[in-house]
Amino acid sequence: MESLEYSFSFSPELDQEWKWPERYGNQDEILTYVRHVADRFGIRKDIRFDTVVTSAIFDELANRWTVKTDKGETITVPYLIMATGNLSTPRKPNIRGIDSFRGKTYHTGLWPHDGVDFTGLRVGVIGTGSSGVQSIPHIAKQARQLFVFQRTANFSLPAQNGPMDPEKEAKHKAEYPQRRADAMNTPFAIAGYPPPTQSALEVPEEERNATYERKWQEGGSISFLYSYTDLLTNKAANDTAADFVRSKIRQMVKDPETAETLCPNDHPIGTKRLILDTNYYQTYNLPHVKLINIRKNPIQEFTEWGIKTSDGKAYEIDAIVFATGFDAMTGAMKEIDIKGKDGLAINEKWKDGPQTLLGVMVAGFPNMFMITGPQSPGVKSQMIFSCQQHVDFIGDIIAYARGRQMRRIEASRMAEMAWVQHNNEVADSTLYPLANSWYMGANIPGKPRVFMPYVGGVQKYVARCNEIAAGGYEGFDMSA
Ligand code: NA7
Repeated sequence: MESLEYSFSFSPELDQEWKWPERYGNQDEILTYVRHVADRFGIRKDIRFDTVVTSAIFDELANRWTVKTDKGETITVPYLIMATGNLSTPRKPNIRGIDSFRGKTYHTGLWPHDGVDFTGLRVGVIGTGSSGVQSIPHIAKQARQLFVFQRTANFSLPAQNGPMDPEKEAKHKAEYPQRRADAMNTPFAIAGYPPPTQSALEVPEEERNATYERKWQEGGSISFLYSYTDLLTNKAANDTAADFVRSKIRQMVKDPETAETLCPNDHPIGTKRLILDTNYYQTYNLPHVKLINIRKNPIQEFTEWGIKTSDGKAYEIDAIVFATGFDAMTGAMKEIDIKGKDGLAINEKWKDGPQTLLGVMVAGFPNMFMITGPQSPGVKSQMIFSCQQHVDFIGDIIAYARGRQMRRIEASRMAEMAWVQHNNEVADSTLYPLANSWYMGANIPGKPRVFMPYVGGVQKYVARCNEIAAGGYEGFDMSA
């Protein structure tokens, strides 16, 4: 997502003063921005770094949460706000011999802060989601030999990243307040893209492909998915966009067999995170980069010196990069021993999949809130917008309750059940459940297959939140 958009919106001064050097800020630039925001708004003093929360238990008599940390501290608080993230619990596959490998191993979600130098090394990357696709071209620049182990091919579009265009920046900054306000009325919380008006199937093939080509050159996933109204709801419409991207892959990748292996064919385009890349497909034209199809020949085992696949081939490797993803959306919460009313554990409550009211609260867990919890648009939206919207909603409901001397706020079970049902109905009216994605929990063996984000659109979600707030928080029971 473009940095001018993907940034905090609560300070118009910050919006105007901050200069993003590139269209899509890289990791360093984002970290510099985050540090600046922390210093500028004096936030660091309120944060305890390097501390793991191990348990959080609700005390029914006091209406307070008792929180314990790995530093041996016990803290009691009236409200517990889980800002534990949706993609914060990295997962490595459980493959035979994994611990016997003698070389270095890395996970893209736990990357060393001072960087890694792969110069002269034989490197293996396992996983081709966003993290794999975006890191592979960088690793290829350094590695002597790069083996990419791909189980499932994904769709990726060119980011068309580059230095910030000063004219575009000036225009965006002039329109910032309006754009920020408009974002709220769009499905993904991103303004500036006119909503589509036509079905992909109403348009002649030549015109359709010209539209996809224009969007491809422009870069960005939202613009591409906004080509037609029905790309995410009608399989035949979706196929037209998927075919276009597959034809691009075949043009870019010189070796026809590699190109075919890179063509995704098991899910509709956009139903897994639509990746943006810089030179991903072109990287496979380099002589030292090899794609290994582990759908056809799975990894059999790790050895001291590398990886063996089921066709009897052995790959000698000095370093392995696990780009194998996260226990998404519920993983971080489930790692903490959270117990609500009557000793109910969150793991028990969510054993068949998450249940929440608006992705903000869970029935049975009074005074506990979540920032972009499951069944909110979070990961299917401009995430920073959604975080801020939740922070505001939670701040407002707490202020509302306090103003009425109510010390306890709890999602009603009825309201929660209705929201879960609505969430499922909305997901089922789309193509999203057709993909084995982390949205579905499909990447974690044994995790319930439930579609977790709310995909009814940010505009509808925000309207619902505002309506609930204006009506005195129906569905959120309050008591003294
Ligand atoms: P993803 O999108 O979950 O991708 C993980 C990749 O790792 C994916 O290609 C998986 O293949 C692969 N994987 C996972 N387990 C295995 C095993 N056991 N063997 C082989 N390959 C495996 O995670 P990312 O970190 O790339 O991205 C997560 C989000 O972060 C992304 O959507 C952005 O929002 C930012 P599979 O598809 O399961 O066959």
